[in-house]
Amino acid sequence: MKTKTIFFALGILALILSACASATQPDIAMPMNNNDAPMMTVTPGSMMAENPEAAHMMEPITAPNVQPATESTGGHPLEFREENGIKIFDLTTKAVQWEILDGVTVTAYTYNGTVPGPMIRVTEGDLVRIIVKNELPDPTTIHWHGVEVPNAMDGVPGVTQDPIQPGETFTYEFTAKPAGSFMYHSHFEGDVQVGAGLYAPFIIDSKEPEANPPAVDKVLMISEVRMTDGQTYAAMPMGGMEPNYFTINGKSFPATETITVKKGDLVRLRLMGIGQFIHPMHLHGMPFKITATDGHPVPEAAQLTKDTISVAPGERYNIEFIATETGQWMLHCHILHHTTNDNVEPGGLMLMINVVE
Ligand SMILES: [Cu+2]
Repeated sequence: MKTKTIFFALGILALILSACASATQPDIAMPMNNNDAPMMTVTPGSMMAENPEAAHMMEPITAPNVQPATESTGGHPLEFREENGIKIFDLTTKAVQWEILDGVTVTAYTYNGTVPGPMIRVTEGDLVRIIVKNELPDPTTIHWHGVEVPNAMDGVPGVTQDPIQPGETFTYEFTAKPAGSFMYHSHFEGDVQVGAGLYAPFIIDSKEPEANPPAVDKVLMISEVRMTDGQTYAAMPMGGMEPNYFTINGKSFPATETITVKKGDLVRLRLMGIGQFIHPMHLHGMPFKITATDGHPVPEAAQLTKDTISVAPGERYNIEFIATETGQWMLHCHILHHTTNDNVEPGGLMLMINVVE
């Protein structure tokens, strides 16, 4: 009994002493300013153990024997052959080393070795066959985003088809409709594979020639990627996976294309949000009209005149303007962190429109 009482008294004394100490000493556990705050960073891959379901999202993009890309730009029209009135396109999914910027090369999953993949451009009503050979280390499928395909061609793994396994080939076939600006992209682990580069434009021209065709007609696919310690990650809006590079057609400024047009030209830009973030794209100098949304034409009386258009993931906007003013005009995202390369400005989602006499 006596021993217990002594220990109890000593315990009370210790509590009193520690309370006094904390009252008289500065609270060294609290940072004095932001610079002293402990760095809270999340390393990609660190959440894998906590959530095995998320493991595929957090792993770097890798493949055996990844070679440098043989092309330096993507999104160019894909050649096709015709058999019995069917336009036949060949796509191969494969990993390459893709330069997004001088000195910055990512490991990309691609269609035919470029980011974006090659543009499929056909006319409304065309019968189209696309033969896909999967040379990735992972299964894949293709979804024809916005194109009105038969259900069995929709590319949703486990729903409309089995995934195309590594080494396998799958054939998609459908009638191209309606006319408009569309995309094709992976639908297998899309959060990883699309961010890794498996996306491309799919343009369906209308049967009737345009009354007022633009002098310049460009597709601009907007995306993001994360590079950490030489490893590539598919960027996504979650802790540790935010992008630090932002790309237009697979390139970050100043590696983005400069679009040169003549004064008086009608210019059409087909903005496509294929990444996982919203990008309010702002054009300097000249307002534009929104002439199509998600591939569908906007009646002239309903065409908004704007200088900034938010392009959300999956959306497409055709914008058109007459290049009335000469000079170097910038098109850029107005979330200004998105105009940086690994936090250094300028970079990312910027490109120049050079209007000449
Ligand atoms: Cu942005």
